[in-house]
Amino acid sequence: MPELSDIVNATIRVEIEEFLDRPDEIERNVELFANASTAMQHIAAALIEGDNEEVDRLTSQALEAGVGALEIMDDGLIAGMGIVGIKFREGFVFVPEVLVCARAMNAGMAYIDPILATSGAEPIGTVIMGTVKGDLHDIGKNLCIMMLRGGGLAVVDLGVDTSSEEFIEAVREHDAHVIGMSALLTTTMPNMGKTVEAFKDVGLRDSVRFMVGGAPVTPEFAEDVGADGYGQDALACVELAKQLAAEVC
Ligand code: B12
Repeated sequence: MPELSDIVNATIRVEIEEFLDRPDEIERNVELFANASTAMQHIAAALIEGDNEEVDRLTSQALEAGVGALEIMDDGLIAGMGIVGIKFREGFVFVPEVLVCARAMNAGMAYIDPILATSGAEPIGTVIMGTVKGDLHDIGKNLCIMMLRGGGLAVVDLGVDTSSEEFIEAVREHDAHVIGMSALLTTTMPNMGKTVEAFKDVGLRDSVRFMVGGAPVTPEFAEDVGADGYGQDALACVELAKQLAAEVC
């Protein structure tokens, strides 16, 4: 069982010690960072500190050293953002600080995105992705989009605060059959169901497949709102999109 002292980066050790309280979260993060390389720990620490220039520099350095894009994304960027998320939830940091960290995350993702996108093959389907109406969270959706493109799917990104009408319009315009909806707020999750209903109203429900995700979304909720699948992370999103595309394309 890894221990806090197994984590090389001092900033990460202090962050876990000072800001994490729940035993399950402490255990998960100690294990995650103790198993991550020192370079990945430094990337996560720079992200937590909101230092976008350092994240930029360290990401580029890691890629040059031969570290894989997925490892940097999972063990550096997403791992760092996980700590920021907990600090935000517990009231240690507020919206402006989180935005600074999100900007640092984007500095790293700017390198990862083109690498994951270069599969070169003919797209196996088109996915319409958007964060639902009223919701401005897009970090997770953007990660899914990168992975979908890397997985050989064409993606139309509708951005955030996406209405049912915008989803419908995009499906018609791009002749797409798979829709991915993201929600991070319990107050906006019901808009996933409203979008499914709106597709029924215009007679398009049977020709498309819906996948849903986002931290508060569960498989049970997905079923309740009439979605065709739930994915808990970007990898699951790609598997699901391929499966759903095969059903309808
Ligand atoms: C970053 C962040 C912000 C940023 C967003 C910046 C941006 N450009 O996205 C800012 C500061 C703007 C923000 C604002 C707010 N936020 Co906020 N935010 C977060 C935070 C810290 C991290 C979210 C994140 O990016 N996670 C990292 C990504 C990688 O994970 P993810 O989104 O879950 O995505 C993964 C999976 O879920 C999945 N996935 C995601 N989408 C999809 C879609 C499909 C189809 C599939 C298959 C899979 C999938 O794959 C992704 C990759 O693995 C969370 C805390 C948390 N732990 O989630 C709070 C959190 C979501 N926010 C919260 C709140 C309350 C707010 C505000 C209301 C705060 C306020 N008072 O203003 C506003 C709302 C603004 C709005 N209208 O949307 C709450 C929500 C509580 C609730 N139960 O509803 C949270 C949970 C924090 C908390 N515990 O209090 N936030």
